[in-house]
Amino acid sequence: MNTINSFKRAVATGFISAGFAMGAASVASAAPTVIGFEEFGNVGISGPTVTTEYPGVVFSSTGVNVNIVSSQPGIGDGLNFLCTGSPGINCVGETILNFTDPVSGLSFLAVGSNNSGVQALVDVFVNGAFAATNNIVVGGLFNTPDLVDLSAFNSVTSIRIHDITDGGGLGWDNFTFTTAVPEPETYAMLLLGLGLLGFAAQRRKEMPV
Ligand SMILES: [Ca+2]
Ligand SMILES: [Ca+2]
Repeated sequence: MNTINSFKRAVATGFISAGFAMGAASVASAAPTVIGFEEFGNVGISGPTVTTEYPGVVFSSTGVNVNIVSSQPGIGDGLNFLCTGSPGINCVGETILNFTDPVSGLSFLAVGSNNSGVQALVDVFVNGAFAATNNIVVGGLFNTPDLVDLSAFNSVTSIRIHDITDGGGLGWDNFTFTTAVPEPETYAMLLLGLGLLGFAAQRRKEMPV
């Protein structure tokens, strides 16, 4: 192979690599969604229920329980957090999140803990199938939220928080996640990379060795 052909191949390989790298970067750079319930404003101790108010996720519960926004400054992050129960806020009902598209980087806050240690459980479902049950460990400081970090899981399609034993129940705040679906420009860059790959292969076939 002569020097010019080697140079052309190097340039083509560079473009292909750049195409794939930019595609990958678009996936990784998607801004996380943070649901902190502050948009509801001051709704009092027992406010409205949350179901489909936030794009990309549906909140539900089981039996007669509903997810209620509660305004109690100093307990969660900001004014509002989520508490599940019915008819009032006992904060011991199950909280279920179903994501429209699989998510990664998932975390949330457990708020209003009165006891320390494992005070609730969370089931994690990946690509629609049960993956694991994680302990929700809290510190027992009522005004200090505890982070529940599920970022080790990718392609999470739903979570179910249950078996809350903490005194007075637990609330939830700052559900944070990134939707792991490539954006249209990502597909364009990947296609460009594939196209260049085909072009380079064709050129190699035509070139004398
Ligand atoms: Ca909040
Ligand atoms: Ca509590």
